[in-house]
Amino acid sequence: MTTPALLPLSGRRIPPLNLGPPSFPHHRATLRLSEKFILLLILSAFITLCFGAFFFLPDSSKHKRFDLGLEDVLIPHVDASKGAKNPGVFLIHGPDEHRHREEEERLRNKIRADHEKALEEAKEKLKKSREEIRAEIQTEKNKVVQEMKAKEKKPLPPVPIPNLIGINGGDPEDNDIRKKREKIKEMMKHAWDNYRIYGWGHNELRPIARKGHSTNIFGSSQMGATIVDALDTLYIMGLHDEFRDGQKWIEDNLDFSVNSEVSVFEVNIRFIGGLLAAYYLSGEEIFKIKAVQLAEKLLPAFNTPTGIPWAMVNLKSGVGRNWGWASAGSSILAEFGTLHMEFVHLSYLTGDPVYYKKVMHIRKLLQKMDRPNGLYPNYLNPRTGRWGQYHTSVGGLGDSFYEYLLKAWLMSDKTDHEARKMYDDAIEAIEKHLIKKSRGGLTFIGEWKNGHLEKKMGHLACFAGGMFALGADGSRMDKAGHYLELGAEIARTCHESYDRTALKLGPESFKFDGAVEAVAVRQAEKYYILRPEVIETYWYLWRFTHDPRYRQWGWEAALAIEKYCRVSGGFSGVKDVYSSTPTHDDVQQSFFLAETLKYLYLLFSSDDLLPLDHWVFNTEAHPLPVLHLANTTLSGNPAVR
Ligand code: DMJ
Repeated sequence: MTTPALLPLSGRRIPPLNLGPPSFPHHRATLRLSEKFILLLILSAFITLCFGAFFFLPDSSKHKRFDLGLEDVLIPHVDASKGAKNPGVFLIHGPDEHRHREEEERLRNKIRADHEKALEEAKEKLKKSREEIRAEIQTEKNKVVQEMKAKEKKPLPPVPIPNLIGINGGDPEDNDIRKKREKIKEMMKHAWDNYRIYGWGHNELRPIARKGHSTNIFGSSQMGATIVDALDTLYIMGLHDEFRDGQKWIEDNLDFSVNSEVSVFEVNIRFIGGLLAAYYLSGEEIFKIKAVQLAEKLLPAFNTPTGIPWAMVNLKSGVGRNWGWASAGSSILAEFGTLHMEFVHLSYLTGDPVYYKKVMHIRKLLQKMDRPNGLYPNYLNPRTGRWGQYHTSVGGLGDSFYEYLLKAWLMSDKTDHEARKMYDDAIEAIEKHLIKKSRGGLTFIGEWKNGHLEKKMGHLACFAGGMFALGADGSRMDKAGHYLELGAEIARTCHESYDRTALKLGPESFKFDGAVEAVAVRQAEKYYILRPEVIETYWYLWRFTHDPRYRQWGWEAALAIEKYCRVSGGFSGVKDVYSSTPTHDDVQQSFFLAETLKYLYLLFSSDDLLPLDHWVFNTEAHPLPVLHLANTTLSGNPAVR
């Protein structure tokens, strides 16, 4: 634990004292006096400031208002000024005026008393010797540590564990398929072992430089993202020694009290999702405890005027903000819209409704908003509750929002009809405005920008083939066949994007423009960073159709990864999939172990491993069990817990 700059002493904060090595003796008395003088000076300045602030500054909380007609879903401090013509002006008369004066007087007295007390305490403190102060600080520190430990140890309420079916096995009968599955497991070992040797505890690995790596989504933290992301893949592959090794690191090292600004979305899908899946698979309490500790750290991100969370939050201070590049200071649809699965599980496991309420609040707010052409724009300003730029995509910035609507329904044992309806509505609009067929007959999903369709599809959007297949059952007007077919068409298009390259690996995004079909045009779009989405779609299509082409396509991708991305220190992305002599980007992404290798392994396993009617995969491929909540409430009904 790091030492706070200002330590609470007797329930109050004092400025930091110089506790460094003692000065030369003949200087000591002089320094003591000046320290006292400075301290008193700071205190009196502070008191003057507080009085000034109290009397002269406007009460801004009364002036805030929002014009969304969403008062019922906004946080309670919002005062819509109850019919006043000018919402900025507050006139108080009669008995109210008297009450107001009394209240002001009471507050003034309280502040005066508080400050006198603080001054007394500070004077007392200054009478003490350096050693006494040091001892007091140490006592306070110990107290804080003890309190934190006690909190960590506090057992979470027991809840009925859902049916955990098919958490291991999946041995395929066919010998050839079994060998392929073994090969994927060997690739996982290679990725993990090298991370274990060269990157242990870092977020990711640089397999060529053979050292740790991190990106801005994890801030300056060293939270072992690869360990947490990989745990469930290790588990289902039967790599139990490696799993235990990861668990030990988490027990001993994973600490979220770090002064680091992280992405709320990434930390949710990789860490909370990864920890929850590891908990359900192994039954080890530590994973649940860590998931809850982390979730508590994310909650301050929701303290915005609308309740739409910031994209980033500092885990220590709780201060949030948005990405500088996002349109009009907006939060991102795919980020604030991809919390539902994990947060519902958190409420289920803790009995604390706070998580459930946060995500349901987001949903309700989105439901009330107008959508241009029925499409959800990717940008939403958390201060005003207004959409930013009208840009809609099923790829980056939008993707997993749609995925989580469908999966919220599946995870609720198909009882969350509201989520299913939102998914159906959204998909209908997407099909109408974004999905087209190329001249060569390839179905693609374009991007909608300010009333114009850009005929470009991202690698990320390829996940939608699997999503359409997964959502086919239960679709409106029994269009199951149609959606399964649509999923298969997207899978074919994405396969083409791989097949039309030199390395047989897909580019980051590809165009449909005249003669150009499923090919990247700009140099900056030609890279492959070990992404899973195309293989994810093959796997879902395989589960629903058992068409052997999906295993064949998956195997092609696995061989290409092995041939062009494998290096002696792990696996690396490549910078240009159209160049037959690949240049490596020297990053082994944590999602390669969490998703790409997991989906490949499942593709060559039998269907009884993690069956889809019992498990729902979060967007980082972490399996969470279906919750049969028919007789349960998520508000922590004591009768159930
Ligand atoms: C993963 O972290 C998740 O799948 C996320 O939803 C988007 N993409 C990356 C991998 O490409």
